Amino acid sequence: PHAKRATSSATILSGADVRTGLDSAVLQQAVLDHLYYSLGRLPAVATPANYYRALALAIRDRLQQRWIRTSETYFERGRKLACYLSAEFLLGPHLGNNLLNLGLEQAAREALTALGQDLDAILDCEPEPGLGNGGLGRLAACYLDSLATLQYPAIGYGIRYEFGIFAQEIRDGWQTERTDKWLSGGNPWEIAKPDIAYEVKWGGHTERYIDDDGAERRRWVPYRVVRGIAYDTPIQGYGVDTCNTLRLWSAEAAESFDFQAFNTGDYFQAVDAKLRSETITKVLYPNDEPAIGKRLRLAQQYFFVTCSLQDMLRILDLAGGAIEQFAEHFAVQLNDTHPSIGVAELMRLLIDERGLDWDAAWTITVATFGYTNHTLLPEALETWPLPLFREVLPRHLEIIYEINRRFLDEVRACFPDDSARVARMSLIGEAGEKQVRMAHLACVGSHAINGVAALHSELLKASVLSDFHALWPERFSNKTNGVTPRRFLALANPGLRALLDETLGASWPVDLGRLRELESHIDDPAFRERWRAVKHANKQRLADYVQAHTGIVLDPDWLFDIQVKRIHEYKRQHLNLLHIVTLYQRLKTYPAFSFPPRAFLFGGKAAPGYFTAKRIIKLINAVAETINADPEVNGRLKVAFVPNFSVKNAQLIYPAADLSEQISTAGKEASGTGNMKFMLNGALTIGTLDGANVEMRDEVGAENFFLFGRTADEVARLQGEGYRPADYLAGDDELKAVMELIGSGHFSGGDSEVFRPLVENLTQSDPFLVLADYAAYVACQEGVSAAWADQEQWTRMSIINCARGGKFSSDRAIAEYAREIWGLQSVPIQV
Ligand code: CR1
Repeated sequence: PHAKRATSSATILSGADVRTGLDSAVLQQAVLDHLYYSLGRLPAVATPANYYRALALAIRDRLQQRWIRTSETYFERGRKLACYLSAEFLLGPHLGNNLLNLGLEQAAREALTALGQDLDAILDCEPEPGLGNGGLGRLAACYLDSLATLQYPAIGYGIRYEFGIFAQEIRDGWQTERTDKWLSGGNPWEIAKPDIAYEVKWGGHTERYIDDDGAERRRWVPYRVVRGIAYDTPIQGYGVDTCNTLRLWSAEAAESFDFQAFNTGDYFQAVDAKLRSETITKVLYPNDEPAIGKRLRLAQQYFFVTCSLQDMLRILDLAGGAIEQFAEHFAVQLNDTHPSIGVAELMRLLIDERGLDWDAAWTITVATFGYTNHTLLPEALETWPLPLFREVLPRHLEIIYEINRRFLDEVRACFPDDSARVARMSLIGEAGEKQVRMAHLACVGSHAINGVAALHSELLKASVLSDFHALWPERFSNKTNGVTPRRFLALANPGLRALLDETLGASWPVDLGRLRELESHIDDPAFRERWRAVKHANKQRLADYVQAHTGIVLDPDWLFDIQVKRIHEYKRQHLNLLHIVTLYQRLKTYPAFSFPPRAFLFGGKAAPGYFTAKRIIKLINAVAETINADPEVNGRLKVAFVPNFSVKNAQLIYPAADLSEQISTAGKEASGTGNMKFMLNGALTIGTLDGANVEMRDEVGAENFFLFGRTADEVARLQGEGYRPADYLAGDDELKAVMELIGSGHFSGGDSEVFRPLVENLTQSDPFLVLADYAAYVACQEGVSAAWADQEQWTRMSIINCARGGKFSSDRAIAEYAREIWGLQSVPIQV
């Protein structure tokens, strides 16, 4: 019956364009059209997943004219293009975001209702493109959103991983990993462009030759060649016609190369070579901070970087631009060191393939690149063993040696007789096995170097990159991270969106400073009541999700205390746990002990080979199981681990938080971005003076932030003096009892082995000062409980946290990059 009704209204509207029309009746017709022509389904047999795909295709049609017009305009206008090179883009589902950015949510809802479908159920069918690990990849996705919304000519370049970040399942409390087959149902958003393809050389050797002009040159004779094929995804700006491109490269065997094997009859060897080529883009490496040093990872990095740079050269040629003008046409940002091989690759392309001399090529290269550092953790700084590097990229090693020779001459000229400095700064590390240091290559080859929060940028200059800062102070700046308020506020929190629209008007998503105007309403009890009602509904929505996925029942009247992020020792999920066990122990010892009931939620993935992190997950689940099953405490305490933390469920989690846990060891979290998402959704933060927490606290004021713990300086001093966790244990009976309880097997059915490694880690070395900050943390949490008891005051603080969050829009961050690093002008698009 629905289909009949639809067909008849479609007939009435036969004049409207099924590909571009924006009202609900035409959308409805377009969905039916795609069901029929693109999916080969009649409505009577269509599943929700079919409807998802049909609607996605209908929406992609509506993006198409904006998308093509945007590319065309950039080409005609010939303005500078920002190229964001990133091995990760953690996009999250597209459909809801595209509906939001196009202003089509209402029309889509009506169209689906008329077809007997529920938009929310359809949205839920979209598998998430999880092409990233955590903050770094999500930041890249937020930046694409802001670039399009601010109408900047920009393109994202990355890798089309066939399998994104693994899906996490919890079995018996332990993390298990399942491959993420996000492409198995097809991807309605991407368009393959097999004609945009480049050769990627690999291995082999280099040789000298004499060119036509009699000059001596070098060339690369590869062992293998693969092809990179472009897959384009539209990135629609909010409320504008700009639709930029995310271009992801997929590896294919270069056919001609295996002809030899085919001709000699070795068909299977040829097919095998093809499979090996295509392995390059198979899977995202699931490591967050530590670098991994695997050959395939280097292959991935070089693969997407050379395809992207070759693409820029093609675009330049098409536009008739001179090669000498390359840096006027492209600003290339290196998202961490993952794409930093681009420095050597651009030199190779300019010299070996375009015939420029060294100095001209070097001037262009440095003017082109900017480098963003995302971490101070030493184990995360990428280096490649020299033999591996030479085997894979022999020509690049020659180029890097030459860059290094000239660079170290410059260092010697500035700092005579300082051979220690020369050794420290060299692109080649000589300690132990020789290594190529990618962060050094990125610094030498970029005119701009930045950290991602004020504290982090200062620490960079003072520690890991201090020698580079001494040489080129003018290259350094800070660009504090930001997040997109479209996905993480408007889309994730429809209740709050409605309240903000009503209170502030509709422009706040593109002018986030306007949130400040909320402050004039904090003394209005009716407004506070509505604020609480929104939060309560969000908590109920999350509670439903948690119950469906874990069976754990949460009460939305309780304080929701949430820590979601990658599991890592420096992020200190175990400090959070020690607090929970402390409360548990107090309740067990003094049943009359009273505090406002709290639900503690955790979520996050551990790198599959990071055993300590996996044990922390097990401990969270073990504590949860014990507490949730104990009637003596479960009226005041609940603990839940939300499996498979992803962008999709993050959109349910941030809006439901009362308290955001940002408790890393000071000096270790470069910025954090989850902290900002919580803040914008009205959570209060308990945190250390780390990363962007510092700036968040500056914005909201000390009285609206729960601060605890040692500062970065104090951490460094304590570690320098020789930190002994045993001292803290000896001085604190409650902490001692907590550690003993965990070690005793109380949370593990009597098994005293399973958590022994964690207990020993904390009591013997405690590299992230969990015990040193424990007492301050527990005391600070008591302050949280006291504040929660006054709901009116808590609501005021919640409103202020949202109201002062404007600085943390990715629009602000991108405007800074555009102005201060890229020299980028916005180009309005008219369809
Ligand atoms: C940092 O740990 C930061 C993001 C984005 C992460 C986090 O603090 O917010 O980058 N670093 O800048 C990272 O993933 C590989 O390094």
